[in-house]
Amino acid sequence: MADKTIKSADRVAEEIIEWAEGHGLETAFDRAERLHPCPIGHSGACCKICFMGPCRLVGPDAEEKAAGVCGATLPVVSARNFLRMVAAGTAAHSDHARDMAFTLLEAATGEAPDFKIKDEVKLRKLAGILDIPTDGKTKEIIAKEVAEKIISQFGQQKGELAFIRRAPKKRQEVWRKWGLVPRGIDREVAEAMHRTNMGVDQDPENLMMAALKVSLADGWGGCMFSTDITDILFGTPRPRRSQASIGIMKEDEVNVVVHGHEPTLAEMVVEAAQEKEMLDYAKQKGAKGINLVGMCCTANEVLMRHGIPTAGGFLNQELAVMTGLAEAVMVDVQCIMPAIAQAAKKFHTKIITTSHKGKMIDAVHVQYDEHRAKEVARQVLRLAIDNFANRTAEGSRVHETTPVIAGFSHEYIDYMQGGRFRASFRPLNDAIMAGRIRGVAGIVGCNNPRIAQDSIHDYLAEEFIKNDVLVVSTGCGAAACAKAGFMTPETALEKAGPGLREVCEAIGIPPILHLGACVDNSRILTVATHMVNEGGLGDDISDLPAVGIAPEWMSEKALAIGCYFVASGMYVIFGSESPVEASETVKHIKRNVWEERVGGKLEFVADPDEILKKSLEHIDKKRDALKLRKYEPGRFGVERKLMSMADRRKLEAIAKPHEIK
Ligand code: NFS
Repeated sequence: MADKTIKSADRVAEEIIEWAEGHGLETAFDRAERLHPCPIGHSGACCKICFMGPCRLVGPDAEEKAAGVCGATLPVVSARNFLRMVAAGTAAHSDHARDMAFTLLEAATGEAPDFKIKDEVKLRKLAGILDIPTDGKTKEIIAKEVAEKIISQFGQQKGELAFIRRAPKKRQEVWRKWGLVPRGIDREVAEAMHRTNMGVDQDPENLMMAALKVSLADGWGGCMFSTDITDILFGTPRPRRSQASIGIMKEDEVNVVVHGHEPTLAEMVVEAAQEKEMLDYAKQKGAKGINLVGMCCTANEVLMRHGIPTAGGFLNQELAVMTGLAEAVMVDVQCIMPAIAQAAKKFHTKIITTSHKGKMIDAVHVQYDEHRAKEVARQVLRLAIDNFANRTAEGSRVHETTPVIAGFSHEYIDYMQGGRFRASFRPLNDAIMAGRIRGVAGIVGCNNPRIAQDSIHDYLAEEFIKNDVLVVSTGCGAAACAKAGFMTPETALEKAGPGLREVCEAIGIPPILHLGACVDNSRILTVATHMVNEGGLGDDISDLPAVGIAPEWMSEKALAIGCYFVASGMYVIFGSESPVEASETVKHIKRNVWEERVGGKLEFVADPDEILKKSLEHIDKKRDALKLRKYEPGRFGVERKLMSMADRRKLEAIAKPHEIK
């Protein structure tokens, strides 16, 4: 599988890493080699929640015998650490969602005049889910009421989070039975922080169930709110062709990298970069134009909606600076390495922070303000354009790119299976039932420099499609597949198994679907729910022949996502080591107790072949339980005929993008 001698499976990235090594420049890959993780903290056996410690719970029979100064045992410490990580991940996604909700509110009231409501159909649908009457109301009034309702969900103290009712009925019952229904997002995060404070929750099982509860506030709260509001404001994605790779930087244009997570300012930059005044200014400064390049999840947002090329995921940020071609890297929040400001000192690149929540030494700060968003975007672009003249010959110049098709919102997945009037999940369910598609795998999450970048993402994606498993992808996992060239319909012809290939050809889609940013993992929850509601694949998400995998994870946000998939009934596998490896009790809870109670479980598996084997076994086990036709490559049962490409084109001709359900 992965070549252990390389640092990245992304060929362009590997070339820049080698160039950096040759020029005495350090990257995260070098620091990961130099800094060995502390084995005690790494395995969840270090408690530093009070100042009697930190206590290290190690030694023979640590599980039973080790205790901190207060008497906390290894399972308690380990479960407490885990819950804190999930709460932090939930807080990050949800705070992003809160900003989106305030932008929607101010767009509706006219206080943020640069933002408009682009998808009114989705807005009205959301109002329906939130029990907000829409008859006779303008879209602005509906948007205001929707935004206010969503904002209230953060601080809601009692009752149930509104979107819980979007899950299959049986799933909701499971959550109610185990007391897992979140009340309000902030309440669950605050309670998790309280419970993990010194001397509060000392029961590992109770702590781990709390991790599921807070994660549900993320998946069916923060992430889902964020996805829906972003679609309403900036349009629900539909497939777009673009390019992926750091090689997308242009020699003769002003290169502006938009990096981070919240898409609001990036959207404004996309609009401002097309203004004549900006383009003239760039020309006046000697550039042929302005080249916008995405990075991390901001990249996924602007790729899905505007076809802006992606320079890749998390580990490509320093490398983008090292091309010597980036006039500016604009950042906001999350997954932004402080190292980029240090790398930028050796080049002409300006690192521009834009959020009061995320400042950085040695960066330029331009404060984002939604009330004058477009003007802030122009200010960022002007800084970048002014910097064009400072470009030197320094840098690793590689110009190889890969084509990608991204933009598979759950609405589009619905639509692509039958057009505007017959949109449904029936064809997908039928293909699974007939054994054409063996199952579905979500390959999501980060890169981690302790693993050759993209290597496991790429390996698993390729193996799954070869085995007729449809892959859905988000976050840096999606960037990995995009850079590897797996996200075009041609991939289906070349690499997919015969059944999956037939389905992809019939619909005209790649066998690996780019569903967006990490918050868009909520789209996977929605897709799974649609599949259940369509019928034939059981009556709960836990019945689906599906797995979720984060093979190169590093962020607390990834753990929150993993937990909300588990709580929603999925088998979830994370690569590399477990952050609770030290405690057998905690490992037992997340594998066995969770599975008994919610039907999903979480495992950490370092070996990619083992991940693949376990995933396929799980998919086949679920197929058996559903009494579906046994999967055999190349042998399918009878199913409904899918639409041909010609049929679908006819439908697309009459369905405008904003009309897609
Ligand atoms: Ni997700 Fe996006 Fe990437 Fe990991 Fe970071 S960019 S929110 S956390 S590293 S996938």
